[in-house]
Amino acid sequence: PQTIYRKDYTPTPYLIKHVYLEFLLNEDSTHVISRLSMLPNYGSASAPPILELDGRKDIKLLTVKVAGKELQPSEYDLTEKLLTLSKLPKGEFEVEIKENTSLEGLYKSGGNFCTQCEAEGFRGITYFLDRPDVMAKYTTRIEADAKSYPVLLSNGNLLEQGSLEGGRHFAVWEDPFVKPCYLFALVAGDLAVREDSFKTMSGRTVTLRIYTRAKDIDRVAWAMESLKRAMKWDEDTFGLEYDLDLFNIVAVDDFNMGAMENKSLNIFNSRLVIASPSTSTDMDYSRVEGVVGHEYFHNWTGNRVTCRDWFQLTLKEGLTVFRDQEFSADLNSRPVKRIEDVMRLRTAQFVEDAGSMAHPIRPDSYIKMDNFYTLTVYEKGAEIVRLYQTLLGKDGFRKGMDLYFKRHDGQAVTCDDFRNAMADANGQDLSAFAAWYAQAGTPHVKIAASYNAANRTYTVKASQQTLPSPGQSEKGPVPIPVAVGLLGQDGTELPLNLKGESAEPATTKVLLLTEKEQEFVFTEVSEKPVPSLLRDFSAPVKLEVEGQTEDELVFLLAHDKDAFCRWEAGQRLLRSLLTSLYTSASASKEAKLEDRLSAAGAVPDKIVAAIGAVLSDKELDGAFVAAAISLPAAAELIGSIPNIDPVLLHNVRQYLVRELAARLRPELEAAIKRNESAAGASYVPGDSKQAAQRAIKNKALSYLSALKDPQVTADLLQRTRSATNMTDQISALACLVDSESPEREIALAEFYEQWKDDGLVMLKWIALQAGSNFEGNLKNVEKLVSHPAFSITNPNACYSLFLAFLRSPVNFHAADGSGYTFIADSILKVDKINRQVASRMVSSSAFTAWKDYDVERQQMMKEQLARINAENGLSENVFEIVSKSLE
Ligand code: HT7
Ligand code: ZN
Repeated sequence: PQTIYRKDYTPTPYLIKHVYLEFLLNEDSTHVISRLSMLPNYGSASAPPILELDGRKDIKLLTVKVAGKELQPSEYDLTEKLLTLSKLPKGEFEVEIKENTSLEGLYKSGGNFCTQCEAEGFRGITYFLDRPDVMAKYTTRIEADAKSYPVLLSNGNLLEQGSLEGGRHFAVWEDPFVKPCYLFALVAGDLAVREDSFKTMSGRTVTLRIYTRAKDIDRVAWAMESLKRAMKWDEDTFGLEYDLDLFNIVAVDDFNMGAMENKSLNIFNSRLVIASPSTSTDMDYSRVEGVVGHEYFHNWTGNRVTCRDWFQLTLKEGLTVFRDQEFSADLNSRPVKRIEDVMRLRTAQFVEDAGSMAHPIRPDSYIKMDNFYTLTVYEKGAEIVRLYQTLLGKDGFRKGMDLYFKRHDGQAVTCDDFRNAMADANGQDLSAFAAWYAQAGTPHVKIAASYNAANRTYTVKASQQTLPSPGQSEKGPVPIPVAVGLLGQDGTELPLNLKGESAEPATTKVLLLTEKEQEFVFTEVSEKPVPSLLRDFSAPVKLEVEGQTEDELVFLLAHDKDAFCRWEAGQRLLRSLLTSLYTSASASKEAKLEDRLSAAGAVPDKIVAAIGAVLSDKELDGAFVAAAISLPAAAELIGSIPNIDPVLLHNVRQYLVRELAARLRPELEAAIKRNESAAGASYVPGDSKQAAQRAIKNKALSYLSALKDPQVTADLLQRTRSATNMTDQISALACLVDSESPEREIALAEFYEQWKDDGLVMLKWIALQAGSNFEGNLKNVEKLVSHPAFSITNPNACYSLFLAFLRSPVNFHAADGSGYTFIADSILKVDKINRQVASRMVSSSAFTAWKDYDVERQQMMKEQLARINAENGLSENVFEIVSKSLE
């Protein structure tokens, strides 16, 4: 396979002014006519260079015309991947291509034709300059059978439609904005529609349409509401108005990712459009809101201003994730949204950043671009965008955004252009931030602070280090803003004066770390403070605070004004407790875990009381409480304890859950009672108070379920039956699936009977069982693969089953290696059907981080990687990840 390097970028020798596409859709093949108005972009070179159009072997080329003259096959060069034209006219000319196309770029989902062109799918539809810096205007004519495909959609405005002979019909769409071909879309099918409208800030009325299968159309109200909120938010926050009179969303069942931002014709995975209280959880509702927002926001960040080349992907994705995070934060609880985003970053992106696929947010090379739609490019990319806002303030950030659009509207640009707009709009030198785009790995920041009572100064010493990652042995410092507050002994915030800085005192100051080691001095500090560090998670780093005591963390958990730091204090307490429990459990030879741990003195009362106090604090936001009493995910500890035994870690974590449940039982029961009323009330989508009540109640129930008390188990079964919404129903079911009990079997069977006709709910049923942690569950998972509710050709079903299984430490990491064999077999099977889904299975697995595990597991994982690597006909997608993991 060929590796593509960022350093090899060269401008395109030709541009395309206008694209005319005609699709004649038939059941067995699609006839495509493409007319490209070519523009020279080679400057004053004497002879026109060759024109290389990207394609795929499945396209059956019929004819090629250049400037009206049909070429003989001897006059062009055709390989599996390229159509090369030479002896071209000087100046502008037209290329016309007729062909029969494959299903590669134009595929069928549930009987409907549909496209997915990002990143390089357009070349599967027709020969083209398939690169994002070739931006053109498109006119698209679609012709199909009127009965089977009554709806014909493409980008832009509908110019014309009508009937044709033989029961066929046509539609012509015209997109007045230039766009790269990855934003092209076509949909033809039998779809129901819901229509609404939005009045823009300049008074234009935009028609909004959501298309689904007929049986789902009554469940799109929330997606529509989210779309309108997103349109309004972008106007209010960034002054960005929608630019066409029509915005379409189409939901499809077979989609590899969440959604796609094609210009004015977003295509969505149906699980991110369809929502109803009885079938969707609170989490599903917030995902729909976030993703609808995300795709809509791309209209400006991605579509109007796009990427010069695919290495710049974070330019549009990091920025758009940042925008969707801010959108959700403004509409819901800002602190809880921030905590959720940080949890996701730590449990998944930090792991990626430490594994064999570690790459900078702007990668230097790839084999398959599809493999680089990663948490690093998206989530860490969003954190880097957030750094600008943290440093420049909201107003400064807005100025930067305004300048970015002013300079680059209609262009394909780079991450440097974005940074320069931020810098120039604010008169600042941000060149040091280039390091964040170039270096992989999570920086480790160490802070040591001391108080000098005589001088009333508080000195903060900070150092940073980023560990080597594949291909990058030497790393320099990156600019790291550390937001700091200082709390007095009574919990109040002290006014901060920073030595050498003329700004007014404030209760939070941002210290900018630019060197390997630095010192900052706060003056006029009236008492020895407790520091609140990295407020609001001001940078994507791992922070170690030297000498921070358990008492200080308990104090911060009770008093910190910064919600993130308050939550983080609890997490730090629990992380270090889990680490010490794990260490004693692995050192001791006692057979029973309970005996091993209690002998070690186990769980201090201080920590139990601190968690109990948060749980019982009625003034706190319930969603915050639910997050604050949750134990850190096991994934957060992997990598920090060398050669970890993941099953032992899981058992230790479960031990801690049981201890907390047993010792806080009265508080947990009281919290359930207090928050029960939301279950009776009718479900109001987007009502964060109700959702918070459900979150705390269900978290408390999950603690109690760990006690395996027959009364609790019976209550949970009852709850699966009487729940009035999916959040409560699935939470109760989740509490039952981790242990073998008659209630588990009854609840699963009843749930299946109730929901077997709803594919989206069945995904939840599959995921719960596949991720179950009771020993020996692999045999059930194997049975699930042949269950009628599962289909290996459906990406969602694969994610629900295989990705959920990967998250079960007990069964995926089973000591006999059976989980590893099952996943490797499944990857090989899926790779023959859908290479993008298969590569996602590898990259989500611990196989890419095998070095973190104990020696026996390392060996078994490597064996499976080698077995996958040796497979005949392995896709380049899977090959890239597997081979890098074996390096
Ligand atoms: N921009 C979209 C990316 C996407 C994609 C990439 C590769 C293969 C399939 C895909 N489907 C969608 C999604 C987004 O970030 O908005
Ligand atoms: Zn995106």
